[in-house]
Amino acid sequence: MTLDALALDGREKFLASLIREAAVLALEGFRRQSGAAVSLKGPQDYLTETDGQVEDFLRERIAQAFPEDGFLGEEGGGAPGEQVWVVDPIDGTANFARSIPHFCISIAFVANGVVQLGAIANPVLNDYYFARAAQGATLNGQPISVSGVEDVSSSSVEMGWSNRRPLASYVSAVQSLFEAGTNVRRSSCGALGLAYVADGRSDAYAELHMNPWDCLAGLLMVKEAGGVTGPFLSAGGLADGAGVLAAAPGVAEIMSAATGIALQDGQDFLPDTGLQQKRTA
Ligand code: LIP
Repeated sequence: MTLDALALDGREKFLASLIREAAVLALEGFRRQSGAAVSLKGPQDYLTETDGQVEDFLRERIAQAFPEDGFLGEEGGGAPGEQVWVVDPIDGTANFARSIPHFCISIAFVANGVVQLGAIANPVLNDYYFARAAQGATLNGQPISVSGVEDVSSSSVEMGWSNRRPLASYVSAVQSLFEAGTNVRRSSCGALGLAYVADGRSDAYAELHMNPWDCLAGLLMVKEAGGVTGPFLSAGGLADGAGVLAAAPGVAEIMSAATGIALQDGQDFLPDTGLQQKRTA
């Protein structure tokens, strides 16, 4: 099934108001969070009541508005199909759970083999990022672009950590980046880390494995803001997750060399494999 521009316009408008409503819910949850019980889904993998509330809200609203579309959420799962909303209700849950105000909601819409729409909301700062394929990226309605960094010694990048890959490869990538002369940070919210590359606050973001809900919206944003990204959809990331690289052009080669993640040549397309049968845990 191919989606036309009109159908995409409708979803873009819907997404803009949907993420604002979800941000209100997330912020209310954050204010209640202090001292609330937090559970772990696995080692260093937090779950709060708000993750479930926001995801249920998004799942219901999307199903009402576009019953023909699929849904894939971090908490409730779903099918990673060819026309699908991919949702992280709270990215940066470990921060959220400890009352650190660095978290966001991330929503992407995939159709016609590519990521068509991306939205990221930081409810604490009231920051709303949007991107549409081939139409640019904005922050609070203003166009954004990646940094023009040229000198590595003044660059600052983020290296996200995933326990789905060996610690030694993370440590080695961080070491290579420091040796190359950049500052390396880790803020525990991958989607915002990518949004910060798109608006030039950060020069690059990489992580050796990310799930699609954490990164699809941000990858589109970086690309639309003039950045360089690695392959994600074409690497099977919608079904199984994959390594993520997103950078201002001036530090893209250094990021790629340190992480071993290739730079994408051309557009990042969904591979033609039986995605509907698979589910990312
Ligand atoms: C997490 C990210 C974190 C990243 C992890 C994980 P969650 O998502 O925010 O920055 O390093 O791979 O995906 O659990 O907070 O939604």
